[in-house]
Parts: sequence; structure tokens; C-alpha cells
Amino acid sequence: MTAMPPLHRLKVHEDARGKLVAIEGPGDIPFAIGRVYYIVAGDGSSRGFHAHRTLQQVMMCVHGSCRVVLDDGRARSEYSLDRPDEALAVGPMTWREMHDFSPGAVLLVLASDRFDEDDYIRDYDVFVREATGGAA
Ligand code: T46
Repeated sequence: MTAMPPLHRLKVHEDARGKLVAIEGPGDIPFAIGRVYYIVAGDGSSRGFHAHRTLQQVMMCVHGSCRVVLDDGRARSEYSLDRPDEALAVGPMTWREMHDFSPGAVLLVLASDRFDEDDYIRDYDVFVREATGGAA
């Protein structure tokens, strides 16, 4: 993924009618958008617990809030997504966990590619080995 702060603000077009946020890729995000999906919070469970080998993503909580943990195999960072104009970029080989969804929260995700289960690493030990070249 090209250089971009993991958490960045999107431009908001606001007037008396409300707010409109547009995202164009590549440009506003560092890849051409290959897929869009969204998660609607259910019973308060955590989600994620995997990494992608090649997929790039940008995610934003367009309604409500959640907490996202990102882990590169050596260090963890936490982000609170609680604004519809705040986007979190998640590059390849990054373990992600989503926790503490507020009731009915909607997490919108823009992805660089179509769904491919083979791109997932769902075992944390395998992820750390691959991410650190066996050094961790
Ligand atoms: C990610 C986080 C933020 C599909 O069939 N197509 C899709 O595009 C996606 C994303 C999922 N699925 C199927 C695969 C599973 O049978 O939907 C089911 C639930 O997926 P998963 O358990 O991977 O959902 P999360 O919320 O744990 O993770 C998802 C994305 O999979 C992942 O890429 O980064 O959201």
C-alpha cells in the first residue's frame, strides 16, 4: 500500500440537507476498488481474526462505532472508528480484529480485489511466521 496515514479524514460535503462523502480510487484511497462490502453489527461479537496476503482495504464505520486492532506480527495498534468520514487503511499482511461494535453499527469496507478465501491467513501463529519471516 502506498504511503498514507492508516487513519485519515475524508472530505465531507455538508450543507443544510446533511453530509455527503465521496471516495474515488485510486486517489482518495491507494488502489482501484475491486469490491465493496459492509458489516452490520450483530450481537456484540468480535470479528476478523485474520490477515490477507495481498488484499488492501479501507474501512470506515458509516454508522455507530467499533474498535479495530491491527497487528503486523511484531506490534499492535488500536483505532477507534466513530466518525463516518474517518477511514482506516489496512494493508496486506496485517492481522485485524474488530471489537466493541455499537448496536447496529455499519462498517463499510472498500477492497482492492474480489473475495478469495485463499488470500486469508486465519491462524495467528501461521500469520506471525509469515509476517516476520520466522523471526518473531
Ligand atoms: C476483513 C474484515 C474487515 C464472502 O462470501 N464475500 C466477501 O466479500 C466477504 C468479505 C466474506 N464472504 C463470506 C466468507 C464467510 O463465509 O462471508 C462470511 C463471513 O466472512 P468473515 O468471517 O471473513 O467476516 P469478518 O467480519 O470476520 O471479516 C471480514 C472480511 O472477510 C475480511 O476480509 O478484512 O471483514
